[in-house]
Amino acid sequence: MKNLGQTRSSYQRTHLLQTPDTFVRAPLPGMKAANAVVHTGPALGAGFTQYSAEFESGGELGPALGERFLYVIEGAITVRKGKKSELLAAGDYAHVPEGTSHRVIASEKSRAAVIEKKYVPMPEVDPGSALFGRENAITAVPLLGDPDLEVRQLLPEKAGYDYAVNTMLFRPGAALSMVEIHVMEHGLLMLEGGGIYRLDDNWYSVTAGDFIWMAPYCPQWFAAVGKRPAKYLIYKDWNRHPFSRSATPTSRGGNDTANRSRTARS
Ligand code: UGY
Ligand code: MN
Repeated sequence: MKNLGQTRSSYQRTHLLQTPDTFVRAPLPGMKAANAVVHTGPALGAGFTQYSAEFESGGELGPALGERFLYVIEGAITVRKGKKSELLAAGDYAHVPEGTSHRVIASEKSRAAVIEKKYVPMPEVDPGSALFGRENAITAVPLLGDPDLEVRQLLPEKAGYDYAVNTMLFRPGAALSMVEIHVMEHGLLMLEGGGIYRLDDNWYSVTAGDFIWMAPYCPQWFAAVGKRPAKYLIYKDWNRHPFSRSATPTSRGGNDTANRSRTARS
């Protein structure tokens, strides 16, 4: 028996802290030689789905429900789209627009963060095209002028992309300069180091491997603790008017009450 019923994980109305000791693995439809740890999705009231995909060599994802973002944490993963294929290593990422036929195949034992959501169309705006990138190639921008807090924005800030995924690196002792409260929700995966995360009226110790979901308006603040930097990958809905609430993968696309979650934004 491990931990005698104790865990740092915590499930609250406005947030979830999910630590690796509580992860449950199961394949999603279409996955081959791979498992998913589903961190958040419509079941939590989220407007997006985020899971960790753990692949054996040759393992493969199933089809995406909506647009898909993939960030490789370890290993080597190929994204095949038509005749083109792109090999992604740790720190590389891809955006695949909704409805784009593609395959995601690991060429060795690998792990990736996967985000999927229904694209929220906007009049006169074409959906952003497929994109492959390398986190290292993105210029870091200091958050609100703090040189100890580096933000790398992985997707272009164009209206065709209705979400943002950034990495945020906090040097030891660096902290968000304010408690944020905002309409966007977050999916956050701790990649390195650790610290203290304030979520709503709770303060949690967090470390690499932890996942956090924050509902819209969840008060949030982080400070890095320890002698090495803390880094996380963070998703937020972006570039859309608050009225255009994204449909969840399980919804039928409407704003009907049955599909309205307790954390709905509209
Ligand atoms: O982009 C953000 O909202 C980010 N600063 N939030 C966070 O780190 N919790
Ligand atoms: Mn935030």
